Amino acid sequence: MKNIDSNGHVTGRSIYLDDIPVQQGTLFALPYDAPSAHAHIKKLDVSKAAAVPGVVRILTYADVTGENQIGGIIPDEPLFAGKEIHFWGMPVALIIATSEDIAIQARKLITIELEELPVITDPREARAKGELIIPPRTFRLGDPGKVWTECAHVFEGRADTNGQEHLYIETQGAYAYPTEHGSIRISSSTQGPTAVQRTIARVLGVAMHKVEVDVTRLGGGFGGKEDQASAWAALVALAAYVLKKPVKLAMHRMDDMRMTGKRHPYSSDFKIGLSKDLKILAYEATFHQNAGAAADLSPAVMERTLFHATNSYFVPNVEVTAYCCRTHLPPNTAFRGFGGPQGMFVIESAIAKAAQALGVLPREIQQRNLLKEGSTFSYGQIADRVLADQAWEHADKSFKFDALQKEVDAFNTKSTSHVKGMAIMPICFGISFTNTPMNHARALVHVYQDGSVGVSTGGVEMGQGLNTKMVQVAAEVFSIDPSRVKLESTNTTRVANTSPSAASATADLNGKALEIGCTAILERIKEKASRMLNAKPEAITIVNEQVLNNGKVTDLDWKKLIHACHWDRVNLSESGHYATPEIHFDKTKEKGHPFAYHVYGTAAVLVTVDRLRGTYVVDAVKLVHDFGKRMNTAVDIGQIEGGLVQGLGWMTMEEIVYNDKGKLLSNALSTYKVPDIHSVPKEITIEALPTDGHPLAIRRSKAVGEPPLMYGIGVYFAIQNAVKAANPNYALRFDAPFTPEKVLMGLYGQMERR
Ligand code: MTE
Ligand code: LUZ
Ligand code: MOS
Repeated sequence: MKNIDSNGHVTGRSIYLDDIPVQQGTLFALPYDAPSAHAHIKKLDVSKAAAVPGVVRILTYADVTGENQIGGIIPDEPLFAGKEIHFWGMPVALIIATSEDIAIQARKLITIELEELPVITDPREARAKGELIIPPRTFRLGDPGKVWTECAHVFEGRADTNGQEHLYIETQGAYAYPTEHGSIRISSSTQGPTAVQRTIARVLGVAMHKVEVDVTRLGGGFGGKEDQASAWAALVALAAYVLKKPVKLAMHRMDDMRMTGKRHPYSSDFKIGLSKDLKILAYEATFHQNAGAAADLSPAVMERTLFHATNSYFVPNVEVTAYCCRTHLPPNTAFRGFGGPQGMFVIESAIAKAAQALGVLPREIQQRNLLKEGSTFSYGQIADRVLADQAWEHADKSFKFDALQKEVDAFNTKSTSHVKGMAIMPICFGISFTNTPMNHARALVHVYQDGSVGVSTGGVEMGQGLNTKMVQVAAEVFSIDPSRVKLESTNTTRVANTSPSAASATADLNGKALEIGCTAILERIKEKASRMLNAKPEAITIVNEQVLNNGKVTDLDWKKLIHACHWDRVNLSESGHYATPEIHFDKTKEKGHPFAYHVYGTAAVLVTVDRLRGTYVVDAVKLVHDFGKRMNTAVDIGQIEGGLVQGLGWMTMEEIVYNDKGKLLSNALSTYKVPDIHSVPKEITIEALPTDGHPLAIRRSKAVGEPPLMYGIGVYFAIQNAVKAANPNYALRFDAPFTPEKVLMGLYGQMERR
């Protein structure tokens, strides 16, 4: 089935926040943000701005009718700066004007007097100064301390990854209007409608039932709108509530880049111990997570780093510790992979370092240590239905790693202008919110009397194809044509108390709830059919809109049956609720079974580096992925391609730069390079691992949103292997992104020192 949105997207008919027709009298909001990363506010003067004709009001923290607080996990994040500024880009005031242009003009007239305070941008410095958002956490298995002496080889090192700008095509935004009885209705570009509802209720000082949040779709979220859509929605809602007028904000790109948090940069230390036959006996790592100025989702992201610290390997002795370091950057937040990629980069670095020193290919170490059925993860979950070896072996058989390596080596002996590199990247990613209580969802199904179906779930469509999968679920359960099913917008009054659409689990959680809802209706209408046909309810089936009795066609079809049900007062609506079974986690012991299942895969990455320029192209990424029993091939392939390219962008070219005062320098698309069509691998081959899927996955089709991003990590190591081949004196560095500048230094820098 095609993505139900593809037509609308390519013809420009799909509705995003900024496409919602504005109501008469709508005002436009614009945040005025802090021009410093850490300071006391001595004086804020908005008088000149307020005097501009068309400026209706300028709101500050003093105007908040409820609590000036938006922190989700920890209440440490003011909506508006009060007396103190914590990051460059922190909202200080909100200008509300009759037009956007007027608000932009007025913003230039606001002045602020500051007493500057010391700025920390580096997580290690924050740790040294005791600036931790939560106490450090450690996951432990066995005891590395006891086995270092038994290891034939021990290597230590440091590995850093930079942040990543979400660069959703649709920027943050919200549009609120007051309704009766002091209520607010708001459209928000959010992955978390309930988070927006809860935050607005808190900021306004009203009950959640006064706030209705509606989401049609997002032009991308990638984690950036899991938590961080709430601030903008709360600002706009406050303005609408105070002024009793519709108020809209659609952020400008540079404002969005400056004011919002990004993927967490990490700076980490590792120590790895191997036996003579290359078994990893022990692994230690210390992760310094650059959380930014407030907790946001950092504690949860940090937790997933620990969960994925050993990627797809079994290591019998593990001790990994993570620090959630408070700096004066905008609070960093969820980004596809949610801390997992940062953890996986470090162990891949450790393996690369060991391989280099031992004169073996990294893949010899990788393959020898893949997870086995029954292996224990450091967090206590026993690996079952493990596909690490299968994915690796399938990829090796299809793509012939040895032959690929030989081609690379042969090329490198011949070419004087270019050099090739290859790397293998296996992945293992856990599916479920690591915070067990978040793993539930609801769906609301209406079968209308004409046989058409309306479906609401708590899931948000952000380009990942969720709505298409939800249509498929309803159509498959009822056995009706998908054209009969309409996906409604995501709305907190139809489906309440939702977890954000995140953790790649949206289709699983909401799809299972939807299945439950549809199945309940199906049982009732089959019962009615059995009465109409004088048959047993068990004998009734519906196949392709035909009612069958004992497998035999009757003259009853879907439309006739539904019509009859309605006039016989059968309830044609249902709300389904699903909570993932089996999962649990005990944070006091750091042990449990947090994931419903894991997703596996293996990618072979081939690159060509220009020896003179340091530029590179990704020649091919050939991968075998564990889709389970795939329910929508086109959607899932799209997720693999998008995730892969987003991952390689993070690893190679996307370089976020703050100066030491905490000001974002890579603040526009002229200074922040994201993958374009030329950066896309020249060849992407995707093979599905043949399996019968997992029962906890929707229709046995495994979650696919985040895992493929981590194939992109392989590109870093493929480039590194090319640089190694060109420059025998190159000392490995693990410092992503591997920009062409760094590649050039790697090709020649260390040679000069000889
Ligand atoms: N794909 C598109 N096109 N746009 C997005 O914003 N977000 C990613 C992934 N794929 C995203 C995307 C992230 S971060 C997650 S968690 C999942 O989709 C969320 O959707 P799912 O749970 O339905 O996989
Ligand atoms: N969000 C969250 C996530 O709150 N918990 C998670 O475990 C998670 N994992 C991936 C992406 N978002
Ligand atoms: Mo995705 S980082 O869970 O929004």
